Amino acid sequence: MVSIGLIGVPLEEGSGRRGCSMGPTALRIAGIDRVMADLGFDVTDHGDLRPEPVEHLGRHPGTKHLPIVAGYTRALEAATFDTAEKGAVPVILGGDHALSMGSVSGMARYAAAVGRPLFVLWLDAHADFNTPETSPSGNMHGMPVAFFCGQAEFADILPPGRPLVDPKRVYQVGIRSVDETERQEINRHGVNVYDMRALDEMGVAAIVKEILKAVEREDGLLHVSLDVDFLEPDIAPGVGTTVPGGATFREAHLVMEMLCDSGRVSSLDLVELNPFLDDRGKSARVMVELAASLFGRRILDRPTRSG
Ligand code: 4U7
Ligand code: MN
Ligand code: MN
Ligand code: MN
Repeated sequence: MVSIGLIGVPLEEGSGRRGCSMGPTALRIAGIDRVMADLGFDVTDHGDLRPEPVEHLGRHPGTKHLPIVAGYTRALEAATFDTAEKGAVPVILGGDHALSMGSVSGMARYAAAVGRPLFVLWLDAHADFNTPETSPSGNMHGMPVAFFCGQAEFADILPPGRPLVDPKRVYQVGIRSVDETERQEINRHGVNVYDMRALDEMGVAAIVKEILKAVEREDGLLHVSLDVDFLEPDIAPGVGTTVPGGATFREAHLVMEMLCDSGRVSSLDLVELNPFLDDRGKSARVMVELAASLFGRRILDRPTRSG
């Protein structure tokens, strides 16, 4: 039986407003563990991380709450690596998106240990490729991709020589709000970006097929990071950074269903849920439904794998 390890990360200090600390609880109330168990997984809930802040990291004037984010990054890097090494699929219950500094770094260490390349699918309205130098806000939930690709100047959070993710193995889908310096940096580093226009023109199925082909070509592991604001705000209002024109309910489900069929997904972040801003649990429920599709819930049995 395949195992899933749930890791709660009540981090909100990366986001510039309060509320994401309630995300893990809201996802549990919406039934994240029950849904996975009903799909036949052996689910272990590891509870919530509560790390101490890391002081003495040197000065990083462009960041807010660096000691707290650093504490979570170290703790989650270790928890994600340990979970994967024990043969379970880590599912991270966020928490704001700064937590992906830890989860993706943990999976990068795991991928290096098993000798396979790590790919990242970033489902988000934003590119999250700011650094302390470029960030217009200082909020660290806008920096995780730059961090795990090794670009950011706050790299001393994790030991030197840590495994990084090659930006050319990062695939961003749903993007519709990019800062000017981010635009330059993602181009310069060769991040693969499918913005909303690409999604409209190509359709989401063609995009996911291209991405999965790249992962399969290198026999890679695939970490999926799902930011609530990937979705159209009408269906998921419970997030601090809504941007109109997001993925629809069916587009998001199709992504998850195709990922499930591929059998490539090694780990998942469910991030940025802010229950304080939500409409009667609507966004928490949609995140759980999407996770269910990713782990095998389907409308009907299908005769063949989609290819
Ligand atoms: B999220 C922003 F300036 N780019 O850096 C920033 F627009 O995790 C937003 O994707 C970041 O929600 C959004 O502060 C981070 C801003
Ligand atoms: Mn994000
Ligand atoms: Mn976002
Ligand atoms: Mn956000």
